[in-house]
Amino acid sequence: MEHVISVQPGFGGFDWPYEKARVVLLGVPLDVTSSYRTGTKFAPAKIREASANLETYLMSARLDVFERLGISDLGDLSIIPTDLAATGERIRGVVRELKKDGKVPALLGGEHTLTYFTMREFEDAFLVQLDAHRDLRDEYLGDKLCHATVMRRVLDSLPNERLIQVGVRSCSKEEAEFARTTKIQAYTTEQVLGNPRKIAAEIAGKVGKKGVYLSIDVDVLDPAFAPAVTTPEPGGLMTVDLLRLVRELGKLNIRAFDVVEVSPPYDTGATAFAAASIIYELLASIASSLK
Ligand SMILES: [Mn+2]
Repeated sequence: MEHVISVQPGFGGFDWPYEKARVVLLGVPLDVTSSYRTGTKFAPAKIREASANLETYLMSARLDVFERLGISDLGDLSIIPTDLAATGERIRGVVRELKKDGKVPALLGGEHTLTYFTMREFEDAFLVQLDAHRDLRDEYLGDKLCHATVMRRVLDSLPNERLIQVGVRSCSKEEAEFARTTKIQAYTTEQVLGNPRKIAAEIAGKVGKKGVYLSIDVDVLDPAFAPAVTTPEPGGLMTVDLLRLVRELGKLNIRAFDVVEVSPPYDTGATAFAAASIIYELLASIASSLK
């Protein structure tokens, strides 16, 4: 695959051959627009490292993900730090190829901006965004496309009713007004707490058969559980809530997913392990939904 550098060992350390894989992981060490902490470029490696130290058998699903699901890790996309548009073309190019081959692309970010590029290939699907922030600014610090505006840019071409924000608890006045006037569907952190099953069932009702692009900004978790994110936001979900939510959402037709915004230089390891664990839970749920 063009512009991809292979990484050994890959996620979980049990690489399936590409041809037999259903889910294909790609590291996207994009780290160019952060307004506060940087360091997301180190996340794919740290999430892989954590993945090698977690069980691949999931008690919740009663299966070993690598036995039930073909999973292949392509490695990391080579980023051009000074050229976001060209990097975006590379991201989109690989994702397009994976889609053409019938794979479920799984992106290890990197900053949230990458979702803009991958989502362009899934505009017939629903975008379910798990995030503390709404990322709906039209511009941030003079930038039209960055981690704080990414969902607004996605909505330049995705119909508003196809974005569902989950776990949100922070936005600017401008974003709140935009969300209200355009009727963006959202569940706040407080709505999700203690109710992940109910929320997931409601989302399933909205999504129907269209399928889901699931974007997981790890800052949806409380900073107590995931301190090493680029923009920590207090008052978030517990890991156990997020795992339950992801387990339910994995039953929908997941067409692609990403896990973004982890910044390892600020980590004790907890955040990378939380991210790897969320990915395992999602893979297990996808595996058990397969016929
Ligand atoms: Mn975000």
